[in-house]
Amino acid sequence: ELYVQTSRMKNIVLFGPPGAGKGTQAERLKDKYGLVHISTGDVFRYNIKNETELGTLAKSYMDKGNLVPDEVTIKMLKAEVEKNPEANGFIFDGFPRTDAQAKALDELLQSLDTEVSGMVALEVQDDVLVDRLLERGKSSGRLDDANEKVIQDRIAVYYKQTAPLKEFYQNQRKYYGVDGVGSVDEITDRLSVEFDKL
Ligand code: B4P
Repeated sequence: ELYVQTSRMKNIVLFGPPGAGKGTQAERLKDKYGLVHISTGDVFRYNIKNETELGTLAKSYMDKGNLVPDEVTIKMLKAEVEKNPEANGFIFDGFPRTDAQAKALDELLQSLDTEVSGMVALEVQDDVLVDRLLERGKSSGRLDDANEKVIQDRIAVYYKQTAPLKEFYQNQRKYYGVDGVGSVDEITDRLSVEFDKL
């Protein structure tokens, strides 16, 4: 039987709680695998810095540790993907974070004749997350890293709205969990094992 490959693209959802190291690792893996890195958090922060309408809206949610509304986030993500028509694939960092976003991503990739290759998740326990984010908060100027209450709220939002996506991808046999505690190099190696398979 002839096997028809639907797409040559590799589209990886890099998943994990706030502070798990998604941004840190995506920056390293994008060059190694020749993928376009889209961080929804970075795009929002860029818009905040440049005082755009999107930035003003996003800031009001982010500073409190809440998610930016799906409608806004999905529209922004689509625009970022469309900026890269020649991409060999994407690392989605910080997206999807809700059911609606996961469905929108499937539809978007389908329209490009491709799909999510896999969700690779950084697994890190809460006390380590809090320590890392408080540490970053000393120098990042990020209001959402500045106090423990907001950090705890972000982690709570993660468990309520985002963590259930694990099951969404597990049901499609697309979930790959990786231990996210260790040195940055060690974790890049662990993630690479999974990226190589996809
Ligand atoms: P994000 O920008 O996605 O931020 P994050 O979850 O805090 O970070 P990440 O996991 O990337 O951690 P990092 O590598 O930086 O989101 C911020 C906000 O934007 C959200 O709260 C929300 O409001 C909004 N938003 C974004 N996407 C959205 C969406 N799809 N829908 C709705 N709203 C959305 O690492 C953290 C720290 O740990 C760094 O200081 C790093 O140096 C350190 N670190 C990393 N790896 C380490 C290691 N191995 N050992 C020790 N420290 C390490």
